[in-house]
Amino acid sequence: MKLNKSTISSNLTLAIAKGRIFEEAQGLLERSGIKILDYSSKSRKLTFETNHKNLQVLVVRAGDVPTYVDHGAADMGITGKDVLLETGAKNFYEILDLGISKCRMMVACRQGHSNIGITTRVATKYPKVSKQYFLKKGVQAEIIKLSGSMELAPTLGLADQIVDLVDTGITLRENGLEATDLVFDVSSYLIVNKSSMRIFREKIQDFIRVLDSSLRD
Ligand code: PRT
Ligand code: MG
Repeated sequence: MKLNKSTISSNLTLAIAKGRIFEEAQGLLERSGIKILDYSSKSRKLTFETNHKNLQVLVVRAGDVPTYVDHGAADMGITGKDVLLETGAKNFYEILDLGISKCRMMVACRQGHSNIGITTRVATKYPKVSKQYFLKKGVQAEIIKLSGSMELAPTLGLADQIVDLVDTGITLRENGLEATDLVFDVSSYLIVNKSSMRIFREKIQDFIRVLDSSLRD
């Protein structure tokens, strides 16, 4: 049996997606009486103590949160539903919708070009959810995986449509695109490693209870 953090220490580790999710998660944690110590957005530090001596925070990329939690390198994680639906990782429970960093996963195309036939080329950072979506619609989609700036693809003729996150819609508009369909609503969730949940049930349930009650305030 391999030793990992969960088996050698009773400290809990929470991996939080850096960037916009971190900023909002930090506010939510503070309302729950949990303060992340010595954090500054300019700092290069990636691990932080909190005012609870048994809770440590890691700041990692949104897409890496499920990987840390899946392998038990972090007991818990906070990241977007978009990431959770796209990941192949399964060794965690999705516990709580935190209602933060909300946006929508949408299909978009060039303004005035929404008449798509039964085949389409779709550029996206989310190939799995896009494939499932078009399959359900009975549309044959060729998925083109990009890592960012999907908004360029329709204009340059690389794709007919994109599947991407939309908040205000400004990014789409400024790139001559319009949203046509909702794929799903996105917010950030608390996830918990399955073994950690068993081993640290009481401590984790306390944590969940506290977070949940500040969501209701
Ligand atoms: O930047 P990096 O590559 O390190 O990682 P990242 O881009 O995954 O991180 P970050 O900080 O952008 O956070 C991503 C997570 O935040 C996503 O996984 C979502 O769960 C959540 N989130 C919430 C968003 C948005 N809202 C959002 N609007 N992520 C990205 N956007 C982008 C969107 O991709 C598009 O480019 O904002 C643009 C659209 O915004 P509007 O307001 O112009 O519509
Ligand atoms: Mg980003």
